[in-house]
Amino acid sequence: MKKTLSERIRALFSSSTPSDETFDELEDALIEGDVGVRLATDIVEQMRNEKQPPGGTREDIIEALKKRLRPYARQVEITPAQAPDALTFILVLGVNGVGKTTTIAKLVHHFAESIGRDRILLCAGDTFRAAAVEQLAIHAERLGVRIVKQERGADPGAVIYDAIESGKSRGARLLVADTAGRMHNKADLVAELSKIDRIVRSKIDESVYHRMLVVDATTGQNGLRQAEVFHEAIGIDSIFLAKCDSSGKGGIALAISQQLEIPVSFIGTGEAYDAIERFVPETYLAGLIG
Ligand SMILES: Nc1nc2c(ncn2[C@@H]2O[C@H](COP(=O)(O)OP(=O)(O)OP(=O)(O)O)[C@@H](O)[C@H]2O)c(=O)[nH]1
Ligand SMILES: [Mg+2]
Repeated sequence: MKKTLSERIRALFSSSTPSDETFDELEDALIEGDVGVRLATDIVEQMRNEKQPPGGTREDIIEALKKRLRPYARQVEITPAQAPDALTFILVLGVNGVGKTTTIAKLVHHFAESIGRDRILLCAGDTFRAAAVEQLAIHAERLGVRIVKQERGADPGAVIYDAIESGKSRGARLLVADTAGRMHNKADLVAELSKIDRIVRSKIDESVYHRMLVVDATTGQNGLRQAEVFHEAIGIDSIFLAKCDSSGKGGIALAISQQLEIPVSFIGTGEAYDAIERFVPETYLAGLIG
């Protein structure tokens, strides 16, 4: 099996004094770990140029590296608004198969205890893919939460509009909406998302409106490109980094943060409903770097 980034770094700095080559290899390892070429080059350059080379023990070097990466491990906490009459809206976005629908179920599980299942509402905004509505409806039933849905092929903006109306009239505190993951045509995506965004903004205050992009931690630099497209189309408030259990990767969150300044809210660590954790920068860096 391929070595993880942290294994590679540990192996690299096992000898006493790191050479120029060691730093070249560190740069390669970081790039292959998806932290992005620019960030990898900058960080390694800084470490190379330090007057006092980090020297010392391997742990010192690893700590120095983590310290330099820390500003890019941006975090944001997303919670339903405290005001009992405020409806918090999470729009879940992302390309095909990244884990959007599963993520929605996990978010429900995560917030159910603090705000109550009866105050959570789902919206089947993916009206495009066959069986997408049913898939979300099954989660809603299992989790014991209400869902607003229409037929496949319905206008997603209309379903979302209905869901917001329904949530407000029934006193829901959290509305989470699924969306279709197609991205084959950027102009279409921008048009569709802009329309949804206009509808949401007309009904939901910006302070309780979260556009959450699900990124598969194992997809490499593709994740950065996805973030760029969605950020340009609708403006992304946070990343849900899914499939963090699947490999030693996940460095893509640093690349997205460095390029687009988007923070991470949660990570997904498996397929089960409880496989969700708040993003903790120190824990994340420890997992990535060692
Ligand atoms: N190991 C692992 N698998 C995950 C995680 N999140 C989602 N999955 C799996 O990824 C696959 C796709 O998940 P979905 O939730 O259907 O993804 P989606 O983005 O809604 O897909 P589309 O609706 O087809 O665009 C499923 O097999 C999920 O069980 C995770 O954190 N870890
Ligand atoms: Mg889906």
